[in-house]
Amino acid sequence: MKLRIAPFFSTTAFSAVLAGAGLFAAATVSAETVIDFESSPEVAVDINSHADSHCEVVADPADSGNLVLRLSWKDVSGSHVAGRLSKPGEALIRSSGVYEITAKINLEQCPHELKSLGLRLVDGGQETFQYTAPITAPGEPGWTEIRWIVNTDAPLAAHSASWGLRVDGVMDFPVRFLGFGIGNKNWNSDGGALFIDDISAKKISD
Ligand SMILES: [Ca+2]
Ligand SMILES: [Ca+2]
Repeated sequence: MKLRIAPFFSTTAFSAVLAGAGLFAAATVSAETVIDFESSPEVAVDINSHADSHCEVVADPADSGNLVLRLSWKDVSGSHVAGRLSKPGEALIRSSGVYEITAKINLEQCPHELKSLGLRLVDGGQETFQYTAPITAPGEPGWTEIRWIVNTDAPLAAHSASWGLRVDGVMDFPVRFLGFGIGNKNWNSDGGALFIDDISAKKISD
C-alpha cells in the first residue's frame, strides 16, 4: 500500500513545489490512498463464502513484478463468493462527501454469468457497507477499470447494503477497504477468476 499525491506530479517534485509555496499541509490533505497489494497483505475467504472459493495475492498475469488480488471460484450454485483483507486496509475515506472509488480489474477469466461485483468497505464502527457495480465486459483481455459511487451522507443508496457490528446505516470515519463479494441468490457458475488491483477513492463533490 502506498500514498499517491496527485496524478501530474511526482511526489517529490510536488512536495517541493508546495513546500516552497508554504502549502505543504495542503498536500497532506489531498493525499490519496491506493490499495495496491505490493506489501502482500494477508487475505482470506469470507466465512460464508462458497466452499470452493479462493482469495489470494498473486503476480499480475501480464506483469510478474506487480502483485494483485485474485478471487476465484469453482462450481458455484445458489451461493456467493467473497474475499477480503484479513485486516482492513488503510483508510480510503476520512470525511464526508461523494466519492468515486475505482479499481483496476482483469476480466480475462471472468465468465459471462457474472453480472456485478460488490465492493466492501468497513466503517469506524465496524459496519460493513457493500456497493455493487455492473461487470460489463466479462472475458475482455487485459486490465480495465471498475467504479463505485459512495455518498457518505446517504450511504445506503440503491445497490448497497450494510451489516456487521453497530449497524446504524451511518458511515462512521475512517472508512477502510475490506474486500469484494460476488453473486447472490440463484447465481450459478462453473467457475472463474477475477484479478483486482489499485483501489482508490477520489472525492467528486461535497
Ligand atoms: Ca499491485
Ligand atoms: Ca456505522
